[in-house]
Amino acid sequence: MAVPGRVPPLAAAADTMADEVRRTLTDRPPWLPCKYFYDDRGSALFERITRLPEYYLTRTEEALLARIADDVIARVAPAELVELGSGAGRKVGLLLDAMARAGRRARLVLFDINSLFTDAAAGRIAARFPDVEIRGVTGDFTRDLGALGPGGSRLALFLASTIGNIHPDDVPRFLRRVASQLEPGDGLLVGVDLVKDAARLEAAYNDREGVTAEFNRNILRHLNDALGADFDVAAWEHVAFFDAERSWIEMRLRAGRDCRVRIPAADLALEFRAGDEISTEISCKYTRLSLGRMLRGTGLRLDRWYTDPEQLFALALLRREGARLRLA
Ligand code: AVJ
Repeated sequence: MAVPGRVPPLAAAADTMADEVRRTLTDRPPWLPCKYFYDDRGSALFERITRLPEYYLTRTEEALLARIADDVIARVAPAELVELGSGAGRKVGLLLDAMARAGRRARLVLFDINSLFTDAAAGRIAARFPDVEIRGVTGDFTRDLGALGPGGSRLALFLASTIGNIHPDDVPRFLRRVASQLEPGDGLLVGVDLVKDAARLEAAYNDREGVTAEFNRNILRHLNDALGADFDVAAWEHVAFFDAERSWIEMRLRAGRDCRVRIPAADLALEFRAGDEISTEISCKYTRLSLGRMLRGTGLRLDRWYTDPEQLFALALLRREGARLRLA
């Protein structure tokens, strides 16, 4: 079963966007890797999503992080913060503040798919924290983690429920790869959206203003711009629903009428019938128990589980175990 969010096999490291899109759109059912939401327009739309009244995730995580930052820094005592999928880089500032309060010098690595994000965030952070040594790495964190290089005393950050966009079957392997970039005792702070009432979850992905719908459709615009595709973007309807059995929100685009699409750069000509769907994202919702199950065999253990009073969102502090790790 092919769904978005799968970690590409290691051999796919050299895949281009055109290769990937050819593979996923000819899969049955067709899908697109959700990282392709984040061209410049999509990144700006995502920023708007984070401020929507229905999208509780960002503000809940930020408030929680502000509350626990000192505790996390005291436990891990890091010299380097590595933010995977750094986005706008707002939250890492809360941890840099905590490091400053603890009198710790900090290095910072920002790792994101869009260099616009890492550059803008690096600029903002440099202005606020002139003593922090900042490095930006552009890449796909499901396969380019090796670009991080050697570390030591690291606290990696994988916030915003981005882990939810990875297929659960692939999460342990992903975590093992992150663990391989950590030394025993190093930390990985993971932002986890929690299982809750379906109506609340679905509202967060079907906002009244329609920003999420625009964000979803923008993936087709990105294909038009980057690969010369000719999707009639307005013909595709936004669909988002909670699949309780799989415990994930799935987003799809549904063709409002029959359409033919050509994607010259991917050497593709596709036909969709009205009602056909392209799956664009899964966003998995966890519990403490279901996240704990993902840790088996990864070399990571759960050190602390922090949540907000309403139990909407959790920050899981994982620690690299002491024993040396063998990678498959
Ligand atoms: C923050 C990237 C994990 O899955 O909730 C927001 C992306 N998709 N609205 C999420 C997203 C639809 C988001 N991530």
